[in-house]
Amino acid sequence: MFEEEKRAAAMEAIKHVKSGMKLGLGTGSTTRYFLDALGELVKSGKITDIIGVPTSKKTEEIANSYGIKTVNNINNIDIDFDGADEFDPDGNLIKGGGGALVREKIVAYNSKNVFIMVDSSKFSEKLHKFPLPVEVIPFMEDQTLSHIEELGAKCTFRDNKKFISDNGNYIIDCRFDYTDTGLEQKIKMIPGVVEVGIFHNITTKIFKGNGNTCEIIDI
Ligand code: DER
Repeated sequence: MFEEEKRAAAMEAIKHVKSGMKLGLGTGSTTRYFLDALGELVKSGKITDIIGVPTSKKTEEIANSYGIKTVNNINNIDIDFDGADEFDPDGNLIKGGGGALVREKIVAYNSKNVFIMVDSSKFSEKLHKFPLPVEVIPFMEDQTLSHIEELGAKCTFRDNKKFISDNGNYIIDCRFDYTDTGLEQKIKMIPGVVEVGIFHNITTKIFKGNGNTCEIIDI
């Protein structure tokens, strides 16, 4: 339903890519439009000497299929291109619907610019729609889940523990009434938690699809 908006957002964002850039390559269906467009530009030779840092094995596979060079350890990433599951007016994000939040947050944190591509359904005045993904070590995980619930959430293991992240961990989806950004540190304090899908003070630009056009929101 929102495919046209996802595509419009990706096509606007890709205008910022220049030859020789180091790019963060996000995960998810919106970023897939970006990856396919980038791949065609690289294949055609219009864009050269790109180095990509993929945030998931799936993204790495897609990038490599177009001949985009990928690495997993590099400094000074110029721009990180990724999606989000929900965003608010301050550019705070809920991410992790694709299960890639750990590598997505590391790449975003180490990028000079973070460009987020979304369709219009992802906007909320206050983050509350999308259950907060939390990645946890597969050890005493039921206790870790209970400690998160003590903060006021209803939690479930993604796909009943059948979903395993690229890092070999479980994902817990946590339903809070409102996902206040202050929750990030409270959850991260719990032993066993690897990462929390709140991205606070990281976004620099949001490309929000609007029908077949794109609104650019500077954060
Ligand atoms: O996991 C994530 O944060 C991804 O970016 C993803 O969930 C974004 O959603 P999309 O598939 O609608 O682009």
